[in-house]
Amino acid sequence: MAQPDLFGGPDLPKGVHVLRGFARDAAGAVLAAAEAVTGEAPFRTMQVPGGGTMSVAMSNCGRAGWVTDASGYRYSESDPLSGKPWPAMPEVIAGLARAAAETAGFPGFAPDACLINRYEPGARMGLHQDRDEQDRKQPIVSVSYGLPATFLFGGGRRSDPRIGLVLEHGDVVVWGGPARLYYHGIAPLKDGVHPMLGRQRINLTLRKAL
Ligand code: MD6
Ligand code: FE
Repeated sequence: MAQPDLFGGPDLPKGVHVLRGFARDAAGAVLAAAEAVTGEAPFRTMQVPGGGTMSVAMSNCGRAGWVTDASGYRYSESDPLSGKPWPAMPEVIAGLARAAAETAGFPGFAPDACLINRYEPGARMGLHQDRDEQDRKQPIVSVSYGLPATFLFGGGRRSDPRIGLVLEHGDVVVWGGPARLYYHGIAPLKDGVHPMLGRQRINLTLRKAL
């Protein structure tokens, strides 16, 4: 893995914007809203088509939720656990994502899907592309809280070199344009205790999916 250089930090691919601390002040309100969502649609670990189980526990809010099971990855308008629609996207979450997108140069972001990821120590997300969305002109907004995690990103091919970037509590990544289909993942979460969230990392990933 290439290392960030000593002076300017890593060279981000064009289209990737890291807004350090952008969501820090909103943490209390956003995490309370996320907790209300997971009270209704609890965190669960999902099956991947190959037969394994993801180490990251997930839930969703908004019109569409990202799901995976033995038959594949897709967006679903209902929670497979309950058969009911996903909880509505709280305005505090949608508003934060719109503001982050606008700051990064993507005005008018209108997310209809918010995936909520919970990482405990050791949980990871393998290298993947985000390609289940119909509208790839809109960016992705990703909000990180709790324990720091190393975000790995590469290029348009799985074998392209990757750089690692540590995402901390309150950091937001806005990802669009030419980088929209780049491979990326999360390295296994290192153990630690975060003052607000304890031994976990919570990530919210917002997209226009439908
Ligand atoms: C995560 N994020 O941060 C997983 N995808 O836990 C993603 O897979 C991701 O952060 C596309 C754009 C930004 C992301
Ligand atoms: Fe992704």
